[in-house]
Amino acid sequence: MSTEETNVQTAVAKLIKAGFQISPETLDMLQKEPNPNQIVDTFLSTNKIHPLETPVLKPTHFQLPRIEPPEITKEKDAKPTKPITQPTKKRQPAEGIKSEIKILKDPTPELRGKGTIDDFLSNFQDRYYRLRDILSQRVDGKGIIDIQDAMKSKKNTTNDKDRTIKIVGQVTKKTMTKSGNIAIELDDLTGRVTVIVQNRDPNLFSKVQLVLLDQVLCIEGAIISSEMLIAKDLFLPDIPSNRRNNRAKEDISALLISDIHFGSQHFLDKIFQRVLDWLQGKEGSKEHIELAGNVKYIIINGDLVDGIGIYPNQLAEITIHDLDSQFKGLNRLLQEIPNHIQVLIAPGNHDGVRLALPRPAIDEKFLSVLNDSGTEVTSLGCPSQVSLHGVNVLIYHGDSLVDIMAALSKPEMEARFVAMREMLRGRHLAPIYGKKKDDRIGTTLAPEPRDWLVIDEVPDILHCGHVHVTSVGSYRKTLLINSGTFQSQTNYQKLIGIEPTPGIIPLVNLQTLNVKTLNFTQS
Ligand code: D5M
Ligand code: FE
Ligand code: ZN
Repeated sequence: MSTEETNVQTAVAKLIKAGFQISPETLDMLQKEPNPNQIVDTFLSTNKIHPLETPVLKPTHFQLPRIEPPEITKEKDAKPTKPITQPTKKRQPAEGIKSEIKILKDPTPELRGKGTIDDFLSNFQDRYYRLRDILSQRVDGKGIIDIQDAMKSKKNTTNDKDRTIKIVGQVTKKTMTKSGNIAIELDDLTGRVTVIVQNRDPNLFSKVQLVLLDQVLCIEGAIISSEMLIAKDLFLPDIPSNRRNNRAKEDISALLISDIHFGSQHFLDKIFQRVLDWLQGKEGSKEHIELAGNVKYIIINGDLVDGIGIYPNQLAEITIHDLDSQFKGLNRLLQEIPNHIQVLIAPGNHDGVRLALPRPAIDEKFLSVLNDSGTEVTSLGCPSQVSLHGVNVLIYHGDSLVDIMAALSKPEMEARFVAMREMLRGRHLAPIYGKKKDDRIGTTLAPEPRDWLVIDEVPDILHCGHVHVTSVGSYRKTLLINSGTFQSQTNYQKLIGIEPTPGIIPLVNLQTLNVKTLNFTQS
């Protein structure tokens, strides 16, 4: 065996030990490289990807340390002969491509704002029936009946097969029984039933552990009393496993960002400026500048500004004290985005629109400075769904990630991925209802007659922000991307133990759906 082969083997062994798998192209790449061990060591020491989020490593994952972060050239130390600085006027490939944005879903025009008892009821019914429809379309979703009918018709039967029924309900309670089983209470408007999931069935037991409060799911079970079932199977609406994702015909890409928090003293202006300079083709390595040339869209997914009075003692940490000036300041920065790039904006919990989900779009008046500069801005509500050159993108700030992660009791890195995956499996962006009294955690949901958080159409990309940590993963061909932040740790985040990863920004090629995470943190 040659030394090169042994080198490659050691390098591959290190990756496998760290929990990764590698694609054939990666193996090929490592075989061609003179020093595969060094590449792997650099990857492992700088890597922010968790094996569960991206188990199979592609060659692009290893380019991370090689792609030079766009260098900042400060006026005083700029070298006139610097070869990597390119003239700004060069025509970018994305300039020649016409934008193709279709808005598939935006709650803005339909939000009513005030919640009556009837609205609560219709919101629940809407969530329930739309998810039940999706469940009924599954091969294993045939024969679903209402809880009331199920319990009435079968309770006197003795034959186990005859006692078996299939129901769909919303989880109103989940508790551990004395014998270590899990009991869930299901409600479907016609009735209520307690379902026991026994721990002696490990497969089913692991499924029930992921079940979230207020989620709508299907249970197949045997009736053992007038209000109790023993579960035989449990499933969520989920997304199809054999789906083909949509791709753009053109070689263009979308830069996903969020959580800029302009106006906060922790907003990292230098890092944000590097992104703007890179987009203008002013700064960066040759390879990096080529990537910028293909950017056709920027999605800004909430928390554009820091807002006012959002978290405890925020006033001590903001540099701009009114919302209007915060937006004006941010607009002035965003004006530097080249005009051929289309900007899509959706609100977060800091942007001066209502806190409860769904949220209407940020008022045009706050974006007028940007609009006037010739940049085309599409201001959308939260959540919204768009098609960019046929690629279906679900844009959601991600408020509920915090409560889903807390409910999952998994290590943080894993929980971040699992929380986004469970949104898709449950076909709902914020399953857990309302902020409980005195509870720090909880997503406020407005009782709109329609439940806008249901995921009707399966996206090719689920884009979230809010947690301030960049992550890239996928589930059944849908990319799960969290676009991180441009804000360093606030005192409040320090208190609750949040370690942000500012300046690590995902760029999605819409033709291949490959994602590169660009590191703008170093100059
Ligand atoms: O959220 C910034 C970070 O703080 C993000 O990781 C979520 C977390 N966060 C925000 N609000 C809460 C509450 N109420 N409990 C726990 N964690 C929270 P941002 O929206 O930028 O303030
Ligand atoms: Fe934020
Ligand atoms: Zn947020």
